[in-house]
Amino acid sequence: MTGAQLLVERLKAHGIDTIFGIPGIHNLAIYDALLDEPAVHVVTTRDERGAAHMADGHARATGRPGVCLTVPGPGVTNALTAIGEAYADSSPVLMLASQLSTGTVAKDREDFHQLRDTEAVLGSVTQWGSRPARAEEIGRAVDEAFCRFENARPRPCYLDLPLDLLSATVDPAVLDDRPDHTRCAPSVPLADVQRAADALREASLPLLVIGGGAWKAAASLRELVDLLSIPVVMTSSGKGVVAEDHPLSLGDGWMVHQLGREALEQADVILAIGVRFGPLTTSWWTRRISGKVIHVDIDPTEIGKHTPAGIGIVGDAKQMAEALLVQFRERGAGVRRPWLDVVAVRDRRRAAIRERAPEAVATLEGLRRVLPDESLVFNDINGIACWGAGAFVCRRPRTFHYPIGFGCLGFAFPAAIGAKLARPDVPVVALSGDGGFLFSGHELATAVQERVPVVAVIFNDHAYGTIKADQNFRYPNRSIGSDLRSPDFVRYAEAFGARGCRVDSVLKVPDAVLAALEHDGPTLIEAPCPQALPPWIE
Ligand SMILES: Cc1ncc(C[n+]2csc(CCOP(=O)(O)OP(=O)(O)O)c2C)c(N)n1
Ligand SMILES: [Mg+2]
Repeated sequence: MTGAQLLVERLKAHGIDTIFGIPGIHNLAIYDALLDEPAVHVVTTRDERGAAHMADGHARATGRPGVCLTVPGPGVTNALTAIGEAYADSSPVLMLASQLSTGTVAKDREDFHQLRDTEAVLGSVTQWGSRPARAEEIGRAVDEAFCRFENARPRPCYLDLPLDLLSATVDPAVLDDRPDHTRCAPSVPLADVQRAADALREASLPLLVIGGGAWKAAASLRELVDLLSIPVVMTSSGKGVVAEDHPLSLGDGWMVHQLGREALEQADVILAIGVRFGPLTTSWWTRRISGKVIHVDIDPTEIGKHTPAGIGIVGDAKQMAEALLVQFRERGAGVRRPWLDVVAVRDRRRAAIRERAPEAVATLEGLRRVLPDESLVFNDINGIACWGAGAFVCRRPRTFHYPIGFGCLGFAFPAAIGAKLARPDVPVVALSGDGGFLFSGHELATAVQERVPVVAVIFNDHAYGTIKADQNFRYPNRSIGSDLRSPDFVRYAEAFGARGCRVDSVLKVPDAVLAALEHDGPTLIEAPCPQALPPWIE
């Protein structure tokens, strides 16, 4: 077999059924191997950034790693932005970057597609990567990446695969060479669990803060919330780990206008699981957190990074939540009635958002009414999505995605395509502005080619509106660079062979989405929208 066939075999062994990418002379051996592999669906995108966002969306929808495939040089740099988003949001994407042949890659001779230092370029947006020196090593390199996805913070990995190794012959016996890669995540020491449980028992004003790293622990955390009667606030990525309309849920506490921060400042003991205390959760680190923080994270570098941890525990969120449950079931919870009128805080918060951005709240509330709980919503950065997020009540983890870490425009639509390919059984909707959509709108071609019934909503204010509003706020009457002359989006969609429609008010978006869910291909819905000050300005 060839190195490329070994690669495909190993990916398949790890459960990979879809690869997003673009062919070129350096990776044709991989495409050829994929031709003989009906179990792996090959999706050809319109640029490598789209491929990487789709792999990210696929990963978010399944909880398993997504894979993208590029040529060296421009393929790698095109994908970089999307890999950067996956890195910032801890989404497991495996990037297969093909490479010049082993003999030439080290020679800086400006060869075709040569990127001077692929390792350095990809190193800034991945947790790990490898360039195998022999074709036989390809299988082990794949195993190593999957081991890291499983046992470490699930950030992207890359394999830089030289052209000659992909077509080199390897002995099929290497397929049996499956070293024990079942290294485990560091297990949580019992003494730490007991210390955390004691601190929670002694707390008068305990608070649970849940981040994106805790989604696999959802079942145990829900039980813990009920057992301890502990109020819970979630970050944007943790949204829905506990149902946001649970009587103890303060909802997602991100962005300055959201009142969850009061709880963060008042609590005397904070159990933070899979949270990085990032800028949106902490209003750019201005919250005065004085309670004792029990910080649990798989990534040791996160503990105490921004907020000093009274008790720092490196470990898996699910394991920790289960271990805490054992403690409280055995020795009693000790924590009594909730100290906070959670529902009143939640209502005040909703009223505050509604006052600032009534259309955004009405739109997202309407979408929640028409979309079943298991639907997947992918957001770009835009006024309606930023403001409306707090009004979209999630009852399941990982159903509302936002490019929270890197903040890149152009994420929502391709990520939604990748997600819908993974989950044809659930509605998948992308919410973009007129500016952000065109960063990757050409992937409509991919959606049409693959017949993906994804719904793209475009909120059109003919501007990079949130930035324009920010600009007007900081530099009154000195607007520059933020107005847009948008295309006719309906005709744009139709030019790709997709269905396009326009509604005359954002309030009609939910009904238009509901109708689009019946369509068997992609639908683009354009809606006019007002400009509002972005939520990062109080
Ligand atoms: C790749 C990238 N470039 C620039 C920005 C800065 N930025 C943030 S929001 C925004 C405006 C987005 O405009 P649009 O998608 O139309 O949404 P609107 O704000 O108008 O609702 C811009 C330019 C960004 N987040 N990402
Ligand atoms: Mg706009």
